[in-house]
Amino acid sequence: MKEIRIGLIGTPNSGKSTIFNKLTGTYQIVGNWPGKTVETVERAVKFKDRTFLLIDFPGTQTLTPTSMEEEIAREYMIENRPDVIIQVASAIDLERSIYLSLELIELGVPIVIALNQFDEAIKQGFEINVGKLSEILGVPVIPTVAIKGEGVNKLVEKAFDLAHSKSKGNIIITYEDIMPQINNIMGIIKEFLPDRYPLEWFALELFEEDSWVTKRIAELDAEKRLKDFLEKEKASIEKSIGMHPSLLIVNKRRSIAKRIANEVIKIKPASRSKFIETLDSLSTSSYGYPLLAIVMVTVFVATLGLGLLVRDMISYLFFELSSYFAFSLTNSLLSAILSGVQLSLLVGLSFIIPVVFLFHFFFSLLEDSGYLPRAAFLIDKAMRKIGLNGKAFIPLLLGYGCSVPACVSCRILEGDKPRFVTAVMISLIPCASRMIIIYGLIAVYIGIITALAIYLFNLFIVLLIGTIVGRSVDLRCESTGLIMVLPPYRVPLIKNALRKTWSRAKDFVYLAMPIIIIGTIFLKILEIAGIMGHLNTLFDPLFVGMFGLPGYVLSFLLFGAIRKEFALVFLMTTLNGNPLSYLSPIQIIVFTLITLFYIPCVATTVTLIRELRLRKTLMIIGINLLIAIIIGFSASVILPLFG
Ligand SMILES: Nc1nc2c(ncn2[C@@H]2O[C@H](COP(=O)(O)OP(=O)(O)OP(=O)(O)O)[C@@H](O)[C@H]2O)c(=O)[nH]1
Ligand SMILES: [Mg+2]
Repeated sequence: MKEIRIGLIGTPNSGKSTIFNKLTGTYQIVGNWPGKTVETVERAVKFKDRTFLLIDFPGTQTLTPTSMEEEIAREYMIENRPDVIIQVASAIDLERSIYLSLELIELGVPIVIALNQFDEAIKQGFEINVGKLSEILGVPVIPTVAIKGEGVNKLVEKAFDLAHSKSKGNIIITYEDIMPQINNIMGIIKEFLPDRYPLEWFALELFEEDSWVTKRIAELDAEKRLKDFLEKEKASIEKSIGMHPSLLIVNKRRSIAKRIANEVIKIKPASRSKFIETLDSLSTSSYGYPLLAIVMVTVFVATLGLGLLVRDMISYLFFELSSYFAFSLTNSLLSAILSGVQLSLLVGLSFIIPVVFLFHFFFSLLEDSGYLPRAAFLIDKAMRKIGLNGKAFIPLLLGYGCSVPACVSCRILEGDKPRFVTAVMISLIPCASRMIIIYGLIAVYIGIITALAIYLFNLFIVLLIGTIVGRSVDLRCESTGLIMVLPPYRVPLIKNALRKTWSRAKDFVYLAMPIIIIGTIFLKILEIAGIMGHLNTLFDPLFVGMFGLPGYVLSFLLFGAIRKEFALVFLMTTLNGNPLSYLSPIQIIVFTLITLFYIPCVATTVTLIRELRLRKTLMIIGINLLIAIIIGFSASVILPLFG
């Protein structure tokens, strides 16, 4: 028997990935802000005595998309149509979900609705007549609380039933004003449209001017019969009704969705906690700006402060242990390898691991609280000055963790130019790896205040470059309004935060640590062979002249291009864990500044090429290099003046 394919579709932040994780036992990023999942993900699921394929979709408001992740969802839906759709609707934002249900029913796929976040709806005082909703739409509706797994099994059982019965929703929307035109178009495209495509839906989408459908039809319509005819039909509608057909279609669906929502929802005034209410109004008013600054600085200082504490503990343990196991080797190669392993373990465990885990943990808590979209809302005005909208804040915030998912999440932005400008900003943002460098070089050897100053300076550069690039590509024309539903504040679940921390930080353990150990041994061997010395003196004139730095920092920068934190690691291991006896504080600051800006790491570069193509990636690398040279040079000239 063919494996059944079940798709999870729904509005952003409705809980699709939570259900996906519950059923598959894997981990897709879950958090309390819209736009996390930006690619479809498939996993086989064993359910009782059967298996099926489950597909997690990016959030989508509509099947006529406006942004890239919605396009991905829609194209997959049409070309790879699942046997059944579980539409994950948010019970606290039902009207929007009903709009999508109507579209899915029009598309003709069997759907079962998960009325998710039902607990939240009850808490907020919504009373939803589930039976009536199911009756009106003609599809099964099951209340669920995905975080607790409530209703999830029932959902799958219903989906199985539907896959076999193939029964579809029974609400039919008639667009009476334009029915003749729709029929005419259907008559034409029927001739060449493959059977797997739903005929009426294609006709509707042509009137809605969906770019993918229009392109697909143009490819299929070899004799170009449709184009002029469609334009004429659209013009005739506009003339007789005074409205573009796409608007007419959307309005019709909206009014039906509204009517249904009104019929099934009763709202009882619920008593919201005073604290949450105050927090909510505070975080989106003008007091929100200082609050945002406090939140960001707190995450930074907490990560670095606790990181220093953990580092002290680990170093202490390490030295105790290594003196316990101390033995001397006469073979210089073996002792180089041994000291390489020791040093790299020490640096990895005391500099990288604590900061990465702490930062991601704090960030996950923040993410799950529901604060981030409010920050996006707040920052919308500032973003508009650049020509971006608040939505760009989401990829930028992700950039605090790692530039790679941040670049991918640029898909939630509408238009190539905003995506480019945001990617430029992401390439400069102090990600976790840069945070490690600021921590490891500045907080540890110079002081936490200087670390904070460099961090703020980095943010200033991000905004400055964003503004310059934004102005020069003239974004204004493409900036659209911010449409984002603010999720409710929630108490973050520690379990989710820990899981997310692990999923984001595990690369540092599995990928970075082995490279650090091997790289350090390699450098130690080069050092013994005397090759390092030659290489370094070769670059001395350039680096001393430009930045007042010794030429050997070049090798750290080369490693840093692989992963940013490697620049710190190999500096530490080469300088025997004691940079202050080789470099002055000013040199350390200059080196840190250059490392922060000079180039996106390999993984980011690969992602940029995939998302923005080579030309734009090269432009971004060029911008990074230029900034690093200017800042490095200026710092090496200006800082000595202040002593
Ligand atoms: N209270 C409550 N919270 C839920 C429920 N289901 C999910 N959540 C929370 O809702 C938020 C969004 O969940 P996700 O699973 O990430 O949502 P998604 O639909 O995959 O979101 P996108 O991928 O961004 O479209 C998270 O904070 C979840 O913990 C639920 O039934 N009740
Ligand atoms: Mg998701």
